[in-house]
Amino acid sequence: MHREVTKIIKDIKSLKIQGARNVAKASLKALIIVAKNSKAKTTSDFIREFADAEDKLSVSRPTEPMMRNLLRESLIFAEESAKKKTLVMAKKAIVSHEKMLIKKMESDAEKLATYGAKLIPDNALVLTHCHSSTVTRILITAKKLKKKFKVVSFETRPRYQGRKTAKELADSGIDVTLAVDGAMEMFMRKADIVLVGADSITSRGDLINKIGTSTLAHIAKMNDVSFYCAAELSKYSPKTMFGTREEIEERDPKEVWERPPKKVKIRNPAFEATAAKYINGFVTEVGIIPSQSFFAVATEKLGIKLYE
Ligand code: RUB
Repeated sequence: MHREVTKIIKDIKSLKIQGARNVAKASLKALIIVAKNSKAKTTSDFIREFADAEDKLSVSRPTEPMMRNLLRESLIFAEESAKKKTLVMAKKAIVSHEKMLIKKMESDAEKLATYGAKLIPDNALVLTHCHSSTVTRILITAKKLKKKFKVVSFETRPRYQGRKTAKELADSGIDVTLAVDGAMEMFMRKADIVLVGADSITSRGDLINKIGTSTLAHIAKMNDVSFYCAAELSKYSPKTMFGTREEIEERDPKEVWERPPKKVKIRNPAFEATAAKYINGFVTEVGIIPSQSFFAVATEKLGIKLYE
């Protein structure tokens, strides 16, 4: 495998590249590297190499359907191109296809940010968790629209992605405070809206996002605060259509405590499910939709056939 592809996989696993969109985008870039640098002499050898990279990227983080969906679409396109074209032409077509997918991700994110910015009430206190590039883009767009609001970003143990959110927002001139995860309830009492990202959305409209998200949603409900999730439709997880649960990534316990005493057990689940009933709506590239509609809109827009 090309060393740059190996590096991308390593960076995804280590969270140097984190967040569902960034992970998906990096995996598409990896496929471009494969197509541009392959030394395969025949289309079948090339497809084998491409499929191998697709396979290794797909499992680099287990809870990432956006990456899986886009990689699968790319492999299908590559296989079709290889059937119809010469090796040189197929590789060219694949590179253009991957670039088109990256461009579409960008334009979808832009549309989504415009819808999301409308949700932020003037003079609001917004709570967020972890680092979601989709959420930060919404907040930066709202700021550009001259909305006045403050943000509290929870630090998100054990990897502190909340710090990344806080820095990004502060760099964009947004009034932001970083707080420990345990302070969620305290800040909720004064909050107007909670906005989080998503790694995966199931057929029931449940949201899989960073551990701590469900606690935030429950506290929001208790305090009558709106809870929204910002996610492109491609975060829908098709395997949940047949009742398969989205796998929850369990990370290295050392992230929690590097040298714990011998008898202390450590658990480090990276994500958790938040039930659809706690979610006021999903902010998507086609507008703001209730959690119960996400399945219908996503399967229609993504052209996912039911019962297949
Ligand atoms: C990141 C996380 C983010 C979603 C959405 O977890 O839970 O909320 O991935 O991000 P990790 P985005 O840091 O473990 O990857 O909106 O950028 O897709």
